[in-house]
Amino acid sequence: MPKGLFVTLEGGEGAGKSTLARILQTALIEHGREVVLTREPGGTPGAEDIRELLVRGEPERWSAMTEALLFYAARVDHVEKVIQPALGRGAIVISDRFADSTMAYQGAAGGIDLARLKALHHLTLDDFQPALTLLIDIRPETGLARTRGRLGQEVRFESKALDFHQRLRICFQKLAADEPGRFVTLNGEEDTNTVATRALAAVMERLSDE
Ligand code: Z5A
Repeated sequence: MPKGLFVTLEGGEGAGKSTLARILQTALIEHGREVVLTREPGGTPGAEDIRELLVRGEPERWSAMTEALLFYAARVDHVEKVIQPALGRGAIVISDRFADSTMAYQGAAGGIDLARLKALHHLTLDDFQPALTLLIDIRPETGLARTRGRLGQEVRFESKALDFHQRLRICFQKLAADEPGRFVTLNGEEDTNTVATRALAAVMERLSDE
């Protein structure tokens, strides 16, 4: 049986995570692997219910700490019920966002000390982390322009000011620099095919390391 691999996609709004996740899923299934495509917040019925609380409503509806606790409540359910069982049966799990998003959104951009968020992660999930994190780095102006005009109610984070999105980008870049063994940074300004080719190469390299 192949070993499971946990891959996460991170980056700001409109970076192209969901697009890339679908392309990777198709390519890896063609390589004969079971692929579980999932997302945060969400991924289980309970975590999807928590998502509704998080992504709708006024931008200042929750404090950053309340958000962090809600994201972790959803994450623990997701890890226990979907991610760990899939890894246990040898699947590749691709999650559209995971814990690095909490570090960036509630930490650097929301003002919570990263050490407190790391303590929350340790308390709830021990040291469980992805084997590979693909960071799609993009200027906030480019990402927000891609999502502008999108219909729907999940606009709570997108409505935050541009400097919030700039702080996010800097935090993601710093997280990647701090853990070069886990992160691979992709240039999200490149066309979809180029981003996908580079991402697939990174996943295949990680699989061949096993
Ligand atoms: N959040 C948080 O605060 N803390 C946490 O711990 C977690 C999350 C886990 C919901 O996430 C919100 O929760 C999120 C952060 C917060 N903030 N917001 N909003 P989400 O993942 O559901 O929302 P999102 O990041 O905004 O997703 P998104 O806007 O859909 O972005 P995306 O998935 O990265 O992009 P996409 O849908 O693949 O692409 C957007 C458009 O660009 C689409 O028309 C594509 O066809 C196009 N696209 C994609 N790639 C390209 C390239 N390479 N070139 C040109 N055009 C492209």
